[in-house]
Amino acid sequence: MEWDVKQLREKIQTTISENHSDQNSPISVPKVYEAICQILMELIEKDWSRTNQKYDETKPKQVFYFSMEFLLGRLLQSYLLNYQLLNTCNQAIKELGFDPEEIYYCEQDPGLGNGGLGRLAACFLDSTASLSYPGHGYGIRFRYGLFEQRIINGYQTELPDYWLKDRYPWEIRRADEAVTIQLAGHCYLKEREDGSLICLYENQEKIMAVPYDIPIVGYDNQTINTLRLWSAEPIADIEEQEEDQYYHQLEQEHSSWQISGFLYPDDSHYEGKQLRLKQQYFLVSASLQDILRKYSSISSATLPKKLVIQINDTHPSLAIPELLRILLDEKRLEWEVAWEITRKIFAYTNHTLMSEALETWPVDMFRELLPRIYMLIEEINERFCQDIWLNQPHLRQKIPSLAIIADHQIHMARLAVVGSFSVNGVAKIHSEILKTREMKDFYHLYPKRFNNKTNGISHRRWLVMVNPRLTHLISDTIGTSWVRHPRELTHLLRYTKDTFFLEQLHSIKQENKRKLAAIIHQRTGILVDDQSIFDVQIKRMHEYKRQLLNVFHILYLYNELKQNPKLDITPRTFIFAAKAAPNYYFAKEVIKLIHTVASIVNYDHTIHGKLKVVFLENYNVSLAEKIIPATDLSEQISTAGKEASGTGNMKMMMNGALTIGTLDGANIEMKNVVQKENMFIFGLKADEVYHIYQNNDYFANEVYQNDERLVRILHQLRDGLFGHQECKNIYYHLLSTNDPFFILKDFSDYVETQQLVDHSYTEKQRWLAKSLINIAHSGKFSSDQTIQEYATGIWKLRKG
Ligand code: 26W
Repeated sequence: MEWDVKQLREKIQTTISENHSDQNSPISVPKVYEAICQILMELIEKDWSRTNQKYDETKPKQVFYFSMEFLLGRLLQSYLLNYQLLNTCNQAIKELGFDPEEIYYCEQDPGLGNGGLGRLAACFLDSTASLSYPGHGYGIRFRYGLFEQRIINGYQTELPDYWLKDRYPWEIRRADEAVTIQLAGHCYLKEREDGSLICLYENQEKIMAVPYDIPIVGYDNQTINTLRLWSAEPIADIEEQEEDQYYHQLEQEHSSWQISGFLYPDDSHYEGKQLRLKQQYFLVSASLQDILRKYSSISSATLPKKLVIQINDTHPSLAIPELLRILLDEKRLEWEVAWEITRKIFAYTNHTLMSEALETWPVDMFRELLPRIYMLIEEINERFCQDIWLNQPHLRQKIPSLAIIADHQIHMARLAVVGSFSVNGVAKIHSEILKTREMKDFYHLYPKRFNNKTNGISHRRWLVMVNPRLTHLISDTIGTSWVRHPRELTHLLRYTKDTFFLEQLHSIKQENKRKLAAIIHQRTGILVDDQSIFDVQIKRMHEYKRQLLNVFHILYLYNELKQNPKLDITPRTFIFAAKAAPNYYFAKEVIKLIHTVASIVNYDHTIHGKLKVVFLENYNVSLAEKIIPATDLSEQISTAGKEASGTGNMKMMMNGALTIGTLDGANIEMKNVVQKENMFIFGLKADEVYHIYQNNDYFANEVYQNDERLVRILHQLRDGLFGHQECKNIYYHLLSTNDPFFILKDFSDYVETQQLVDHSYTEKQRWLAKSLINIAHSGKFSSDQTIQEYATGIWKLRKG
């Protein structure tokens, strides 16, 4: 956009005076924010309709990304960046006498996701638009996003996240494009005159799905794609209701609003709640109606040439039987034809290896809510099992573990594999484990369907936007073309011995650390030393992610220091941020434990401030943006074989952090590019973990009894850590479950590797060179790369 600072500043000023008739009232932060949003939205709307018009005219093949979660983060700054207006706008805001950050923070951060899966969806939209691909997201406009976390006395409490309390400036309600969703009731098949069957429904619950569109602005390419989020509303009933219908009507209204009421706060854990099933059906039914309306002029048979639907985990996998239903019941196609079309349209991404996260629905609940969809799944299942019986006799005895309906449950991952043409994992190891273990038999049935697409992150948001000084240093050094082609970051490898460059890298990190230290002080009252190692673990709280291992390391260091206050260790600040699912009791206890340890360590003067422990509450995208640029050490310490990919690992690497991690998820691919001497790898490997599970030969008790450091820590917990009785549970839980995530087993290796970190950090030049090598190779993990691979490997899209 061709605005200079002066022009933009004047535009902001005139917009404010047009908006506020009272010329005497002073210009304020909210007024400036409102004006900038308005100016930008006007700009966007023009390009948006141009993009849509182009798609209408040229009719390219398009991708639709179905996801229950889109964790967008604040959008204003990233819109400005993609319009190449960020610096201009910052300057204009300053000239008006304000701090840009204050203005940008007026925006609510919509928390419409739990964690990695939701944030990935947001990065994918950014990259799809930035690469000029025709692709759009479909999701739900939850009125309440992921809960707001408050820590009270060390315990997590949850508050509702009503992110819509002020007008959200980036959405446009399109009431004229609302569709009707039908649920429950009864259905039966009736024969028509021509002998074909028709499905008739009675007493169905009807809900209106109203779309709200959010523009997805591509980077400097005039491409604006769409994220369409559905809001559930009661159907406006014009006819007067009979009095006895009144309460029924109220009840229906209430249940309609509920559907897009709140996002389930579960991550990597499945709960078979009826409302969630309703949400899933609501999303796919509305989105498919919308898509088919757009493609109403082409024949059903050509649909797979014109569109592809990527389903983000199994949550939107009901789209498969729903599309089949439409093709059969409404378009009146034959089963074989309808099934063939359906299968050519869907591609499924798996995001988890945690068996407790795999969705299965109880048949009874499912049939009551979605009677027709149930019939169709039965038929899909019948045909699938029959096919195995007839054509794959060697797999006959495997049918119970392959069948879509088994043990009175509907297995959604199996439905997703059977009903799609592509199944992908999100990192090499993850995709391998799917093929060789979790979905082994399916892989034998459909070897060509399985593929890998390693995750990525938007380098525009996670480097250019959040770390402007590093961005300048890079651009001053290798030019700016890396912003479009992030692989060119490898040109930085020439500077690993350039002390002047490394000094600047250091000074940027220090400044980011000072800024974070100020935030920490402001929010928690804790003073941290910006010369200390900022050791960071930020992610959902989960046993497999092993925040507890990190805590054990802190307790170990503390015990050492207590024994020998003169011990020469590099000062460290341990920074945590994590939300626990509200009903995940153990995860909440670990949050409490971190606070307990902090309360002991931070105020013990005998250790001379060498250790500090900080827990920042309410982890979300905006907080991540503050922590990541200030991180020295990135903790990626999941039990090997459990973390599908991880994406926080990539964000921190891109900002120059070194990683301490297990050979899990994308850590492995990070190690392959940076080489092992530029990372700190420790712990069991995935095949060792599987081996132990198989042989049942792990005895947690033995491991800890033989390690006096662990004896000490565990007994401290057992005895109620320095008077904190609530810590006892952690001791009992860990030992009574035989430490299923191998915290005790990996402890020793972890501590030794942390000693290496400690030493490396003191060798400043070498540390900085390693940091630079990490940044230089991080382009491989740009979501531009990932989307390029989806577009050519799965979607078969051409750039618009
Ligand atoms: C139904 C309950 C539920 C909700 C969310 C089950 C499972 C999930 C997600 C699949 C959990 C998730 O976010 N998985 C993460 O996906 C990221 C993006 O691919 C990966 O980087 C993480 O490793 C993976 O844990």
